[in-house]
Amino acid sequence: AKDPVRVLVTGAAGQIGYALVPMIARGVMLGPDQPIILHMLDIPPAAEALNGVKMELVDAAFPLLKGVVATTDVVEACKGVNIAIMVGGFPRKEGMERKDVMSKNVSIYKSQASALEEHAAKDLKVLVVANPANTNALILKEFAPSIPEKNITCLTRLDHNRALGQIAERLGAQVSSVKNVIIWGNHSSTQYPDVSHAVVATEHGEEPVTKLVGDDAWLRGDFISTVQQRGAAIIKARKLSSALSAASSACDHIRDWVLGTPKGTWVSMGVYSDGSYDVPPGLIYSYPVTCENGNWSIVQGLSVDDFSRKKLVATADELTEEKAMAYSCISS
Ligand code: NAX
Repeated sequence: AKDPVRVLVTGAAGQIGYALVPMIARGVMLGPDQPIILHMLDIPPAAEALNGVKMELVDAAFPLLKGVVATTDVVEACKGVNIAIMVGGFPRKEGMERKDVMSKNVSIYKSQASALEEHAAKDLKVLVVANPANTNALILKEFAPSIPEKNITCLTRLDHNRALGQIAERLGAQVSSVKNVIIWGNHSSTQYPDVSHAVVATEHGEEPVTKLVGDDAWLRGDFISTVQQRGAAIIKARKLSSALSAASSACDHIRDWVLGTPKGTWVSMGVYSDGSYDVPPGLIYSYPVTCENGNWSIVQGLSVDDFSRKKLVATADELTEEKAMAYSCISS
């Protein structure tokens, strides 16, 4: 039998946490033969709720779940973890300035970075979900210099999956037949969902999404804005933000990263930019990536037309601005 993998979920008493921990304990994230020890962190006001989640995990009697650590102590939470899914953060409340929210999250991600650096396992892989996801991941990277930058990522897989879902609905196709959409840039409304290279498996083989949809106005208009605004649409409908889809996409992200992407398929991940596609280096930027042996690499050599170029630049500009804002919070 395999040794258990220790998986940390921060903000585990929240909505996404409640959807995510049972998926992990069932093997959705790391496979049906991988034992798990779950580490769940939240803050003291949520301690009782967190304990309730722990009780439910016990009650669910998951065969793969070999242990549960539920704590409000960051050091205890981070001890020996192999995978960290950072869902906890300070939410933007009505009337709050962006800078004030940024400043709270900078201080959270700074201290959790240090705890992970000091106490996590050497092979630690980090996925940041909490918003502003890209910039929180960047702060975590800055304050955990000994964690290799390739091991720190943020979640844009939900946006990627939303794009697949919209294309499948439009074509009346199975979502599993659609692949190779790309989310470029920030997990925010400036993200660019790009179908220039996406394909659909049909009885005639793989065909381009652009050809099958045959409506550039839709692909360059409503399709993009629907994916960009999907989070707001869910809030309007549910009066709560996306949770089950976010949890499921976080599992997809880690599964593909650890176990590899299928041949000929790429996925979107927020990763540390190296200047690929003329994006400024030193941002956490969502790119198309393939994964093998636990490592991601950016898909190179895709054509980028003028329409796409402008959108890649706009979302990079926003991230550069967020980065500057985050740095000003560190120094102030
Ligand atoms: P909830 O407010 O339900 O849960 C957040 C939890 O984090 C709470 O239990 C809270 O007590 C805890 N928390 C706060 N500060 C903490 C700290 N310092 N250490 C540990 N825990 C802490 O929010 P939920 O709906 O679960 O969303 C969580 C985060 O995911 C939010 O930042 C949200 O904006 C973000 N999202 C990101 C998505 C993505 O695709 N990247 C999509 C879904 C979601 O909107």
